[in-house]
Amino acid sequence: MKITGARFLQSAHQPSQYPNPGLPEFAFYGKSNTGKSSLINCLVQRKTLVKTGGRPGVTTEVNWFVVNESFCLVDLPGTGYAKLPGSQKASLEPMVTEYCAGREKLRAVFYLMDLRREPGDSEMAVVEWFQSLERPVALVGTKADKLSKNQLQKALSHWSEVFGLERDSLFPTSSETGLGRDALLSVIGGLLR
Ligand SMILES: Nc1nc2c(ncn2[C@@H]2O[C@H](COP(=O)(O)OP(=O)(O)O)[C@@H](O)[C@H]2O)c(=O)[nH]1
Ligand SMILES: [Mg+2]
Repeated sequence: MKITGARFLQSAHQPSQYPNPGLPEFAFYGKSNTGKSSLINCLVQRKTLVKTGGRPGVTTEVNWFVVNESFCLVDLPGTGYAKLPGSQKASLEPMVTEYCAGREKLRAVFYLMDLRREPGDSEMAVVEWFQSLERPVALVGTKADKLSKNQLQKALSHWSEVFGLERDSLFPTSSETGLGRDALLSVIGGLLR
């Protein structure tokens, strides 16, 4: 898929602010600092469309970006909010769960995990929850550039075992090198057809 345009559409702090552009949506979810915003920038080949590398856990809004005037990429607030005050913490997860469960135009969720991290119970629970929604979920491993080829293969085999998924439903990516970009864009292209 060729990217011909990408623009910011809207930020929302609560469901009543969600826009309704009427386009299919693809959401990016994962712990803060896993590389969600960087990956969106990488996919649309724009260095600064989405702000990256802020203080972990401070992105508390959902952000919509329109690509090629034909679909939206949606940057969801990350989990792992140790630095947020309690009341704000409590309002985050429901926003994500409500979006993912109820959004009619949502075509697929990309669940991002840092390839250097060992997946734990919370990651398993997230994947199971997405599967229970019966929405297509792609597991995306980020920051592959930080691993040697050997370490990358090991991590992918391990994830495949832990999550009980085929290797071809795991997508290693790097926003630095562009690894995985074409693969993710063809997943999106396939679901748009
Ligand atoms: N080496 C490397 N660093 C990355 C990659 N993706 C993101 N980062 C860095 O990880 C940090 C968090 O990235 P960001 O996109 O803001 O994560 P988010 O919180 O999930 O949106 C930033 O400092 C990025 O530069 C990647 O593929 N490779
Ligand atoms: Mg971000």
